Amino acid sequence: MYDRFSVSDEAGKYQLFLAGPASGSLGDCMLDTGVSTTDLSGMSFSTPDRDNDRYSGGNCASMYHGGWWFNACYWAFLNGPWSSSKWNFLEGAGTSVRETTMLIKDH
Ligand SMILES: [Ca+2]
Repeated sequence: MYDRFSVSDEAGKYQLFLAGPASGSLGDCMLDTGVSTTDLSGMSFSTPDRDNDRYSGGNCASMYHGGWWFNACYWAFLNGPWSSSKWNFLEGAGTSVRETTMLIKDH
């Protein structure tokens, strides 16, 4: 869980903003992962036909078959097909994610 979440408008390419600290038992795979190329806050939304990521070798959304706030490319990707979807710390623990839900709580 992140303390703050917002997404900009279309002109801003639906840029994601997250603020922590992250809480919960799954670890932080989006905001402060410890690997700068996988932190997602500040990233614009990419789709297979809109490469807004920071990966110079291609389009992460095209490579992994789903729209997301890719950096170069991700530790968290909750929009992809089974083969691509990921929450890095779960995978590292040998556990796959069958289903995910993103929720916004109004404070
Ligand atoms: Ca790219």
